[in-house]
Amino acid sequence: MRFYENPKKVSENREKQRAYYIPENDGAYTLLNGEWNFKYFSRDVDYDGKIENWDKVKVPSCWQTTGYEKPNYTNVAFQFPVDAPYVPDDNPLGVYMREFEIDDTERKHYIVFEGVSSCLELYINGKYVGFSQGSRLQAEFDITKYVKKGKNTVLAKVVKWCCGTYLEDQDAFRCNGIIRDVYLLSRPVGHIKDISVTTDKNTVNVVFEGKANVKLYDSGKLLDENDCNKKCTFNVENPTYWNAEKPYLYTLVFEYEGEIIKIKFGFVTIKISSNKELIINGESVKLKGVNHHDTSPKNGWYMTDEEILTDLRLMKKLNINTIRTSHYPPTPKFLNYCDEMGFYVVLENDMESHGFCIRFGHYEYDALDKTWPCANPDWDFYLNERMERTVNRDKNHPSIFMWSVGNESGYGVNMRNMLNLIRKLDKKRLVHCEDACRQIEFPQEYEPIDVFSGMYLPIDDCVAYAENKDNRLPVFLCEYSHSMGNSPGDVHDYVEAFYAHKAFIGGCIWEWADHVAMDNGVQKYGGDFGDLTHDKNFCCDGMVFSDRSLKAGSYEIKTAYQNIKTAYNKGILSITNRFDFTNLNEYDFKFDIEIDGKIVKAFNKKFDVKPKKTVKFNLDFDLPKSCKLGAYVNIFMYDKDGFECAQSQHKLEVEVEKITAPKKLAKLNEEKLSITANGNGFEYSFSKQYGNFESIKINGEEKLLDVIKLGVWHAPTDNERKNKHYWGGYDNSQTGYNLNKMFSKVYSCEIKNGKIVVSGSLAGVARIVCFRYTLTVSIYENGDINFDLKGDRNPAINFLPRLGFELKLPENDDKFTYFAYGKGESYIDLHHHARMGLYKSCADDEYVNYVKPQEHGNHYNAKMLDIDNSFKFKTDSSFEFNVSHYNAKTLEYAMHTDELVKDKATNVRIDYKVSGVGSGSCGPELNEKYQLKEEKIRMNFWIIK
Ligand code: IPT
Repeated sequence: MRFYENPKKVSENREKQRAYYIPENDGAYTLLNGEWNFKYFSRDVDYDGKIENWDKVKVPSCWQTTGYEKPNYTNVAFQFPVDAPYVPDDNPLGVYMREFEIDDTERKHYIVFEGVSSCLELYINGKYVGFSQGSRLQAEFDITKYVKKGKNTVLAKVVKWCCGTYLEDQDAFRCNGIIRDVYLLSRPVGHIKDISVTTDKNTVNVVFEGKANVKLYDSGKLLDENDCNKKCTFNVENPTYWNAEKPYLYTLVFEYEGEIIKIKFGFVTIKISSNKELIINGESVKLKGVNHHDTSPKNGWYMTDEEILTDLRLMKKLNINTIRTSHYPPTPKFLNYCDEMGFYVVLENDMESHGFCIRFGHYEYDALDKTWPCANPDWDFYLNERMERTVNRDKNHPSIFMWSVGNESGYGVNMRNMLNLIRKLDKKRLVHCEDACRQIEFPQEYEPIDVFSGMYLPIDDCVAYAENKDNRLPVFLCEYSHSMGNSPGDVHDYVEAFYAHKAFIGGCIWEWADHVAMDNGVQKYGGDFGDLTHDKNFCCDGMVFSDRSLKAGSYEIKTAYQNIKTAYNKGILSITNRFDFTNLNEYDFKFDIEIDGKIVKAFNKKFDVKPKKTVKFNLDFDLPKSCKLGAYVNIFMYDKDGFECAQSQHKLEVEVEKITAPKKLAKLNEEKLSITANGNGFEYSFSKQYGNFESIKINGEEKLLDVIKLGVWHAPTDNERKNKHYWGGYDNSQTGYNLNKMFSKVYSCEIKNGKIVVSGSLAGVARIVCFRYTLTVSIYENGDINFDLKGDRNPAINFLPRLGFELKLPENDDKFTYFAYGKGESYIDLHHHARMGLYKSCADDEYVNYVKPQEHGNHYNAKMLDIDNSFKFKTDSSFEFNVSHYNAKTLEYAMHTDELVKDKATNVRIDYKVSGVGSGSCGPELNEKYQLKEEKIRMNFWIIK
């Protein structure tokens, strides 16, 4: 056994974990980030203690982003055989070395590593100091006796794998190296060690190791001062409580022999009420959260302060109030920012051993098997050690309201021991363990947990659990709404369910940002680097793109999470305040009345509305009797900086004028293979062979590059990854409905009562008919065309991706105006971020740069689409449309964006319906109400010349 393969001894000479702080007096802190000497060995055994030609690397960094190793993304699978606690004999090693100065040998000197993957062996001036495991946990070493005045050297040996790697099987690119800050602390002899700050009503309890003068400040104002030995208490009259909306912090300043340590803390109370609500400071709170991984397209696991702040600022803008630090503690600074900016944090231990699930070559959650670390007695010590380090590092953060023992690690007695350990260390915060809820063999209700935690559970199951009076626990979804690619389509429904059910306290979307590895400007993922095992693009599942730019799904989440809920009924608008601690009088409201895309009235208002209360007011506007496209009221909420925090729209009761059909039909000429019609400025030819127009000439100009087709296929979205194999033909000749390999059959095409009537069907190769229809096409004297489609969907197929007409227009006929949900893409289940209105766009602007190309750019609930210099589509009901320079096949088969080749055409889809996007790649199947599932299909629209 190598020394790093022993789960019973995972450190040597490391300091006992204390609360995180950095002394602030001059000279106390020396950051060692920056250029280090570095040497990479593909086998640790090849290092003989001598290195002559050092490379230079920046620390912190990862071997995989500095070119020493190729990026490897794997989700569940370990990178090596499952033979715990052993790791491969050929274990890569990185040796890091640099110099540092010490100018005072009368003091105590420490070196702190905030994160080293997978583990660290430390040498100072050539002498072994100790070692430490735990990639995202802090390792502090007392190096006083190893240093000398003047120049010193630090050398860190970092191996790729150790037994701890079995506990760090998180779903992400696997990275190694010194991944977080490294610094020296110079401290007075006899300095303070651990500090713990808790509050109880008006009292602040301070417990610490050592002696100090302790001052308590409120916004720079000294409240009290004490000379303390090991502990002291302070009283604060009427303290201002901390919450995520108004994060209020007090400061304790500890002074000992010139050393100054500041601890910011907050007053906050957390409990679950008897009706299973989450109560923070006496208010029932809903958790509108997200899972945050440390991921940077540039630096891998290392996130700079600026990158962290970018994430947190953006989360605030997207109305997120909760973060689960999936699946490990972040760098401590992250939590300082959470305290200051206001987030409720679920702080997760660095613990995941998901890979045991697939050790037999299939996925099986047999986590009661003793070989899993969660149940194996050999691992009990190590699991508890990790948990203790986590809680002790972060216990003073007011933002943390719940501890989590880890993720996807099974539930055995070792996990229960971790839960009990948290209970012992922290009596105030809640405790989370999703695995405890997963194992039905355990009476989960009696386990030491505070929430019933699930992943990706359907809304109905959550509601049933929450409403069952026999259940002790509220429901918290530690993961939901898998935001992979074009999605999520279900977040709005989940959030409404949180608000409708007291014991459904919220959840965290999976996940914050796409993980990618950049390769010559192209975003790459699993399988792109000759990986032994990988999970393709399953890491590209962020609610924001890897560069933190936003997609429609980001705005959909922002809207679902917004802090107002509006309604409209007969002239009366109501606005409900969904904040828990904020009056709406801190915001400005603007209202637009928009008729046929024109704003006919706009006004601003302010409201005094307490949390959870509703205000109603009369719109006070004389609506016209009718309009041409639609009348709406738009509502916008702005913060004091003018940033739009919330928006919504309601339809007004104004009748929309119906399209009047021209009086006379055009004369049709029937030939062997076609039916033609000519008139003033138009010449049409309808193919009897294919049952649709093959030529539409307007003023002598051909507007079709191909015959118009009926189709049901689109390039599958990431969230259709399971359905895609059911719908399409991919793997072999015997599975899938082959909807992507479609035949169109025309049984008859004839003229009846001056109209063209087609009877036809669609079917995938080697499969039954999926859609049988009659299409009646009326061509009018002025050139206007009406399409009337009546059809039957074959119920043997669960539902269809879409159904509608596909047109190929000339390449430059790609600019258009539309009246539908815009701007930006919208789907039946992803349109709350968008508003009905009149918009202009073009095919290129409709393109969305998803990491794996896929269906995108749809517009839901369209009433009109007017292509510049071409024709206009209109309807009295609604259709969905899509305009793109890419065809479905190109998008379907391209694995990366650089493989996309534009068509020399503009592809236009006019659809009866497009199924919703959902979040089914990991979540439940698309909700039936968003599926194109109806058996009787009727669609009517016009092409107006
Ligand atoms: C779940 C994991 O907890 C998370 O880390 C991530 O892998 C996510 O799914 C998928 O992107 S595990 C899943 C098998 C439910």
